[in-house]
Amino acid sequence: MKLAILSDLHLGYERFFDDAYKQASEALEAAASLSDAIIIPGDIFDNRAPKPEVLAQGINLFRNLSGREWKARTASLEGAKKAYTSVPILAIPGTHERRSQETENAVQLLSLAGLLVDISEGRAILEKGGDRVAVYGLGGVSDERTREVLEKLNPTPAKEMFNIFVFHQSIYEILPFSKDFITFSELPKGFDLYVDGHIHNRIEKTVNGKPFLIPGSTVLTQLKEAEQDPKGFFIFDTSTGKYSFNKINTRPFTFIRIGITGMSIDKIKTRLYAEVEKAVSGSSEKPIVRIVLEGKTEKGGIESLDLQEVAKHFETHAIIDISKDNLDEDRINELGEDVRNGMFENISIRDYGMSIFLERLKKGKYALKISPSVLFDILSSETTKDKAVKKALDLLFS
Ligand SMILES: [Mn+2]
Repeated sequence: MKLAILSDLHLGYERFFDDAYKQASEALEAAASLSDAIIIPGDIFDNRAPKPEVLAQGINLFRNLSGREWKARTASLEGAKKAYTSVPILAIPGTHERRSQETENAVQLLSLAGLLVDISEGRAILEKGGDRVAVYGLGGVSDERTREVLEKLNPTPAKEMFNIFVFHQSIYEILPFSKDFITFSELPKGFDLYVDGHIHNRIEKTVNGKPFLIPGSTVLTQLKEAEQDPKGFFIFDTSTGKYSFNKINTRPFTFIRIGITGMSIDKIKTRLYAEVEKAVSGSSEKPIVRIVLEGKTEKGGIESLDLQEVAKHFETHAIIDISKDNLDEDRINELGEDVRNGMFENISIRDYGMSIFLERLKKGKYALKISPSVLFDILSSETTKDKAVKKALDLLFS
């Protein structure tokens, strides 16, 4: 059986709202035309409570797909959920859709509408002629609960067929930031293929002697360096165990680092314009250009560099994102030191972020009534910086 594996469509992602829909649509259409069944390991939607217009996008995409003539079908689903269609599109909710267990999430809604099959905490059997494939799904849970949930569910492979384990969690070997993240060796044994979502760039590994695949997202979100890799989906052939990666068209993305130590502001400016010019030229579609400035300038020098002006200059040709976050050399060195000392191993990224936040507040002599942890939650709850800052300011000064 030929399976298409694609992930993290993030419908409704505000910053690149149209891209999210367009690229999800292209990926799903191409995936459907090349496969007998589709597997989606989480984050179809960007938000746990998508707006009606975003739900409509999801419904439109999957209604188009479920109306196709499929060669395979979902023959059964054992577990916590019920299948309302035999269409061979299997999905789980990811971290972005996750809600408390008793409440329906957006992926479940698509499943209840019979547009796909939500296989979280269950095992679906795909059938094509006499060929059968078992797909076990573990819906996204918060990372500190992964071990407990795995132990409780104890996913096991079905006899005499190809077995796939589908989930949406961080893996320690890939993201070595928290001991809460499970390791490869903690994944359930006996499966022929492991499919994970959550991480937005493509990853191919071998686990328990079997392939472990993360297709990555279909839309740019984090603007990390690794996201320059092409986006797309896997086609996996269960009869040969071979697979290929199929690219989709995406908005071009260029990540540029500029070391500015010892440079004058004028020189930095010239260099910035030249780099962006280079990234923009030859691109038919408006590219996203992320520039990370690194190093140290004369004290206070960097403040006189107007980054808005650069973004404005290229407004019609590119989406510019310039980061000064890496400029505080002392802090970077400290962070590097912490990583070397294994500090990340014992606390979560959230707690680590919180400790940096508290430190900064203390330095700035923060004395307002709102508790720093409430403020931290507000600042990290929104998808865009502007919105988060506005929300925080409203709370602080209303
Ligand atoms: Mn995601």
